[in-house]
Amino acid sequence: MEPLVTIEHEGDVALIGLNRPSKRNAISDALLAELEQRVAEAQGRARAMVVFGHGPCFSAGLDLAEHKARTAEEVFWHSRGWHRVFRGIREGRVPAIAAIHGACVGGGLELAAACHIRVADPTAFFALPEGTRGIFVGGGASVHVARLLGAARMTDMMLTGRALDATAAERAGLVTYVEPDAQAKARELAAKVAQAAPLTVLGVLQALPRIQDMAEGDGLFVESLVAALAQTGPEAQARLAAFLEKRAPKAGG
Ligand code: 1HE
Repeated sequence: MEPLVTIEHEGDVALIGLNRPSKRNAISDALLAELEQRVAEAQGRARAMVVFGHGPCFSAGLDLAEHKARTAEEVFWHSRGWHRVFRGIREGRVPAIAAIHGACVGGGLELAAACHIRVADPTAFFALPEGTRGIFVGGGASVHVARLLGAARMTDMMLTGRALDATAAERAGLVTYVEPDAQAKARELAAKVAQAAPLTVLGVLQALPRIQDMAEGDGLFVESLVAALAQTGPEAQARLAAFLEKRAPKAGG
């Protein structure tokens, strides 16, 4: 049987593909379980990962055919399961880059929001149809999409069904690249990200999001601790020496 989530390894980069194109990569329980396994595999072996959708779009979100059969208690635990799987990406060891084309809606947008960098192509569009379907977000959007877009834009999308195209999403800060070929760009970025020093990655993935939740003084204190950790390691010494000896590229190069 075809896997619901594919994985390929390209050097240090894992390519993770949602593979249910006939249902627009709608996230069923089985797909979510495979995603969790593939992500765990990538965490153990890669230094960056690209998450993309096979077929016409990134993801149509929650599998609505499965959803209609759940009790309130089941929906609660189902939502907690999504949080766990997406936390595995967001708080994992390996930076994740979402390559987005076509629909990226509902739970698909929540998956993209769990990644650390988002690249869209011009066909991409973003929506939270939960509002119009009479349900609510459950895969982390009220925290993480609201943080990316601002609660005001998320409120608008939820209440009116408004979709953002790639340009609007970039303007709103939801994606940071719009490129003709999102997957090619995401792979190029992943190859760069895979070269980042491990302690820098640790600081960006583990400390930065937590610092956003802290009071100013606590955040600055943790920043100093992470700086002390990163700047005293052998990797930093080697990279700083390379710059001073003119062996490293200049900033922005
Ligand atoms: C699906 C799903 C789905 C498509 N669950 N089966 N998400 C939504 O409300 C989005 C619902 N989907 C759509 O609005 C559209 O399908 C798309 C804009 C994403 C794509 O349109 P299109 O014209 O390319 O495809 P289609 O013809 O609408 O769908 C193709 C097939 O995929 C069709 O099945 P078929 O057997 O009739 O061929 C659709 O039924 C099926 N399909 N989307 C199940 N979502 C943790 S809480 C998260 C809460 C949410 O994510 S709510 C948002 C749910």
